[in-house]
Amino acid sequence: GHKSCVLWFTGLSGSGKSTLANAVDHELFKRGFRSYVLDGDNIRHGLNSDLRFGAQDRKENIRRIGEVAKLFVDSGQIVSSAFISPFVEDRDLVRSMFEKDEFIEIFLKCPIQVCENRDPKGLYKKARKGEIPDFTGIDSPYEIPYKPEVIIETHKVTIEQSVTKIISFLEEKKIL
Ligand code: GGZ
Repeated sequence: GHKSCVLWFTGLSGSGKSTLANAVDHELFKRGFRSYVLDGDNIRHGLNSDLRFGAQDRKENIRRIGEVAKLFVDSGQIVSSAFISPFVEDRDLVRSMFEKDEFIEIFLKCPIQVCENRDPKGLYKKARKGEIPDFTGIDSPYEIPYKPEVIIETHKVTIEQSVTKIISFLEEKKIL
């Protein structure tokens, strides 16, 4: 068996949150653990489709995701959540909903220039032209985590190396 927990990925758009959350999820599945990914595709398009990107809506977005993550943890799963979650206060609110070792904040530390060059959906380009207001890193802040459990510099390591780092952390903490 394993302990249930939340892997809370945070970082800029294009830093690799969904990619890495899904890669970790895949590895956990291969090892026979029960896990699930929460990301924009299944949350922002569904439960939170009434929310946009102003500070209040982002706050509510993260609060609801925290509540959903809690349900998954209660059901015994490892849940990977992949949202920018730009505000320290909102991340700490979610942290406070869990036991000390259940909440693992994973900071995807990647310079905005790199994220902007990747720009897989062309959103930075649009934001620069003023077509997307309140875009994180451009005209909306990203508050860097002060004490994340794990830091991954996604412009310096491969996805495989990142997955290994997270799995090793979980093994060290006796979660797996
Ligand atoms: C930031 C935005 C915005 C604005 C749309 N600012 O790279 P993506 O496309 O796939 O991921 C981003 C996603 C951010 O949603 P989150 O729920 O993760 O944000 S938060 O945690 O702050 O609530 C991006 C897209 O939605 N997107 N408009 N203005 N990202």
